[in-house]
Amino acid sequence: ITDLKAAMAAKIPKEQERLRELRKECGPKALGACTVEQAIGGMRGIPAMLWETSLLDPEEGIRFRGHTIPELEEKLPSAKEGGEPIPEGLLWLLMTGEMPTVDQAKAVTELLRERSKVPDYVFDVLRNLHPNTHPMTQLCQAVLALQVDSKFAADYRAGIHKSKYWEPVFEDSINLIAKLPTIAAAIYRNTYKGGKLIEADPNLDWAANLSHMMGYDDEGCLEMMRLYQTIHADHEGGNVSAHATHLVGSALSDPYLSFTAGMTGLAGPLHGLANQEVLRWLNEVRSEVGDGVTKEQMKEFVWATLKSGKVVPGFGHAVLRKTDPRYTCQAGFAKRNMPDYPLYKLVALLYDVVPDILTQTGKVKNPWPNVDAHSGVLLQYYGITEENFYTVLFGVSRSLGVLSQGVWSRALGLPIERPKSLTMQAIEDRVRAQ
Ligand code: NMX
Ligand code: MLT
Repeated sequence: ITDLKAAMAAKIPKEQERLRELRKECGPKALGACTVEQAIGGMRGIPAMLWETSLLDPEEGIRFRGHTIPELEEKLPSAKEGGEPIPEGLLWLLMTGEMPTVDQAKAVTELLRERSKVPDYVFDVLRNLHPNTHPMTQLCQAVLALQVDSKFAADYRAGIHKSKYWEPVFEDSINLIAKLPTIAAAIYRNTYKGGKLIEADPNLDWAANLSHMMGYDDEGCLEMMRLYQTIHADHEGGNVSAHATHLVGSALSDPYLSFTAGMTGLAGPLHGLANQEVLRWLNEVRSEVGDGVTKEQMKEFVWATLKSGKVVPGFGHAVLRKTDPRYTCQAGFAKRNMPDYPLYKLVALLYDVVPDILTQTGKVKNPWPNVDAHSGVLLQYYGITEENFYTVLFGVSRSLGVLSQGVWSRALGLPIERPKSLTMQAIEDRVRAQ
């Protein structure tokens, strides 16, 4: 079977039954308690959400449907013999829970190609924005412009039965994923290349076409984009972009609306915008110190950043307690493809310097680098130098995870999300009464 929707339809009844059993048998059992510190401290560590597509371990990092990043690199189909995985294979895996065959991944490439045409009114919206509009804001506006075509919104208005919700959500999700490379490339070309757009190449896969439409056809860049789009796809459910997509989707807002919510969160500097911030910060180091930065100069720069009340971008994590395997994977790509690139060496120098300093502050729970510390280096190497655009590339990839989970959330009939909040007074009263 190579039809993704049919593969989902075959899986869904079994998983619905599994969830019914889980609720019946284990509904009253506790998964963990919530302390006052957690309620105030960003709900860190409270196991209070169902998310099927991936799971994060603080030490080991992310697993997509049970598979680590090195396993994905080995097992997912690639465009070139022995090359980087293609994200279409990952989409099959995230949606169905099964590692795809080459034919299944190819069928997803075809499905996305068929639906990739972006309507003119989306380009009109992009062209009419203020020229200084940040690329992430442009992405949100373009996705919202597409919302007029939401099948879920139309079917809901027409009175669709709730057992069928997942089907139009699936259609919207595939339609949106299919169009995101063209939208992202248009944002890039409008913002940095005078608005001259490049047509998709029908012989290229989804991620390679993104690179091509941006204007980068180097074989190495196509492979980098395939890997980049694969590894940024999902990071369990509690991160800001996934959680925001999930929350808004739980009100039965359609995939265009809920994905936009996720993207407005990804646009924050503590989340996805950190990849832009890393590059800015590295450029500051280079303009102050020059290219041959020594370890001592780097240490001084890190301390100066901390003393001025800023974070060191690309380091730390709310859940991870070791180096992010997505960082390691990108470092491996850099080592294989650009071993002598000065910026790669600079990032490697940061790895030697920053963790020790962050540890010395005594408060940073994870001093190790995250995914955003390395991605900019790969992009810069292939000539994609406009760092304000980087988070858009992260966002295109993130669609694969959050929209796959969105389909499952509707298939499993998950309810509207509505945790309890408390005032300081209410917390004081409850705790003092204990
Ligand atoms: N530089 C300076 N201070 C930091 C850093 C850092 N990289 N990481 C954490 N801290 C501080 C943090 O601001 C907090 O300080 P205070 O008590 O004064 O408010 C303290 O250390 C404890 O924070 P943690 O519990 O270690 O981290 P938390 O879970 O609150 O935040 C991040 C996680 C990722 C927001 C934080 O590590 C950070 O700001 N990192 C830099 C930005 C970044 O790289 N974000 C990208 C994350 C990955 N992504 O793509 O989303
Ligand atoms: C992510 O990929 O979403 C980030 O690493 C942030 C997170 O997991 O909290």
